[in-house]
Amino acid sequence: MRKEGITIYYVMSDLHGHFEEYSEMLSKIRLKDSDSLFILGDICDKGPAPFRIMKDALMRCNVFPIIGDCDYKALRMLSGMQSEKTRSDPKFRARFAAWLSEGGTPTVTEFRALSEEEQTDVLEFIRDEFVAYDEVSAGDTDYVMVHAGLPGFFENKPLDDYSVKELTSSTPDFSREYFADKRLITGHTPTFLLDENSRGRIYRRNGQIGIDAGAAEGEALACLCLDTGEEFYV
Ligand SMILES: [Mn+2]
Repeated sequence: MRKEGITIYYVMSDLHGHFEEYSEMLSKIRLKDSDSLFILGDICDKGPAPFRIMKDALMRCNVFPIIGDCDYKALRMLSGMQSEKTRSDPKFRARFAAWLSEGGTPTVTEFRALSEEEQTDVLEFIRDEFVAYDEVSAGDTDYVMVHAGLPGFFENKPLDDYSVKELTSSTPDFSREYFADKRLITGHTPTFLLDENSRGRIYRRNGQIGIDAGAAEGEALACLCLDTGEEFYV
């Protein structure tokens, strides 16, 4: 039962431009202004409408994005594209071409259709509002949230000591427990790669929660309510 005025926390990840699924999920969970939604990265690339998702998130004050490797790459590539000097650098051009073939094409197409002001807004949104990690307490449980994983983990290692690259491009070891007193939530690795039986579903093991149910691979978009443990799928 929901109590009025109490913040309910939701988590999803790896939207990869799938605005329709994102929108359907918000209706499904009936996200209220007093609720909070964490998006664990990779709004960008592969799918058609990452900036439509961002523009929606920008208008709300209760969506908290964490950066993913695809968001980070999109920011660097799109910022570079806007600079005459960078744009003409052969090294940049090669990286840009590689990015296009790895899922960047729909991101560039949608970006080019934005007004100059909108382009500035979405790049600033990624640069200023996407954090490297986040932490939250819901119910009586503490959660650590990162896009991909915590490589080189040791107990009491400050989260600030991980580089963005580490946090956004690794896979956690689900055969171990990271925190005795916290749960670790990650996206990035579709759950069917972690366990075939979890295809299209949230994967839980050893105090860890893998939340990328594979929306970009034609599986499902998952959303987890941290307060109730309820799982939603689109
Ligand atoms: Mn990723």
